[in-house]
Amino acid sequence: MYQPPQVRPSEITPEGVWQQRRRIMQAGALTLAGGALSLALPWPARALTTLGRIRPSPLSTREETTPWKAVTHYNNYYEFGTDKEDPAEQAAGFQTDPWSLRVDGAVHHPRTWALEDLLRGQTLEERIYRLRCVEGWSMVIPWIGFPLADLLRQADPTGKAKYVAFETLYDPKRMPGQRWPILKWPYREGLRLDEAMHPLTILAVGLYGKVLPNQNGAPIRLVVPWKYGFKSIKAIVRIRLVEEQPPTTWSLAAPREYGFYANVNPEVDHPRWSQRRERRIGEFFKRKTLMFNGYAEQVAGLYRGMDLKKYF
Ligand SMILES: Nc1nc2c(c(=O)[nH]1)N[C@H]1C(S)=C(S)[C@@H](COP(=O)(O)O)O[C@H]1N2
Ligand SMILES: [Mo]
Repeated sequence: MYQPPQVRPSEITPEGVWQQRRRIMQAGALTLAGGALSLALPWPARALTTLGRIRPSPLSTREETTPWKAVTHYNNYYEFGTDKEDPAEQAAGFQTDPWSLRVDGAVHHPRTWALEDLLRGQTLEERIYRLRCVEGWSMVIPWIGFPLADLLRQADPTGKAKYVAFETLYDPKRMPGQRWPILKWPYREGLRLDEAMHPLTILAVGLYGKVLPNQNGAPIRLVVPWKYGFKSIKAIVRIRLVEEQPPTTWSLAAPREYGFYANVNPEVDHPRWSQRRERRIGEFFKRKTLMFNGYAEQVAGLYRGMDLKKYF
């Protein structure tokens, strides 16, 4: 069994964030005192403040976090440009309030959630997870989110549900990148049901103690820490439980290069480059890439008996 490290929030959060969080909590106390003020905030901020407390997760890594500036200005988000600096600029005015998320397919309780209602029932946690991009860079990010499993349990999958399919918003007016056929829009991703139910898999609504910035996938994005970054789909509007393995954007675009599983695996090269090493953003020397992005102890069991060269 995985033994979570004993950590206190003061140990896992850099000082600046701590200060920031204390301010959020003070704002939270204010919000509870005066309802009118809370309505003036966009909904995720309302949710974060009214919850008042974001508990640290024992599943966090203790590695040093990547600075806020890099986390929010070195992004992949093709709906808002193909350069790393584009999303911070091009997604700045993206409207995420109101937002609804449809959960349907092979479930007993399909439902269209107003995101605010969905968050009201959740206990949010800060989880410091690595993000490893297939391009060879990595970051360590203090996400705020909740287990995807919590939402799926509420939907109550039927016996037919074997996979989970995710879809990003499709709205070329609001997402300018969708006006060009760079990818097959909307962006889609998928997980096997057991991967989706794994406690490490979260839906994130914030990072560094704040509401998720638009460039990082506001208002709600997936984070699957043992898989390459492209699995972690942003701005999700639909989650569908399905019987067959769903098509995914990058495997449609280049099936030889990007598989459905997309597990971080130093043993399986990308056809055009090695995956043995990675550059942690902000560091000069490359480091060795770890199997399953360092989460092997927790997730290797999901793939026992599978040929990961074939199912890459
Ligand atoms: N909708 C959508 N989700 C997406 C992408 C995208 O282009 N569109 N890029 C993916 C890729 S390749 C990576 S590495 C991560 C980057 O997340 P970050 O910008 O928050 O670091 O988002 C993933 N999610
Ligand atoms: Mo990526």
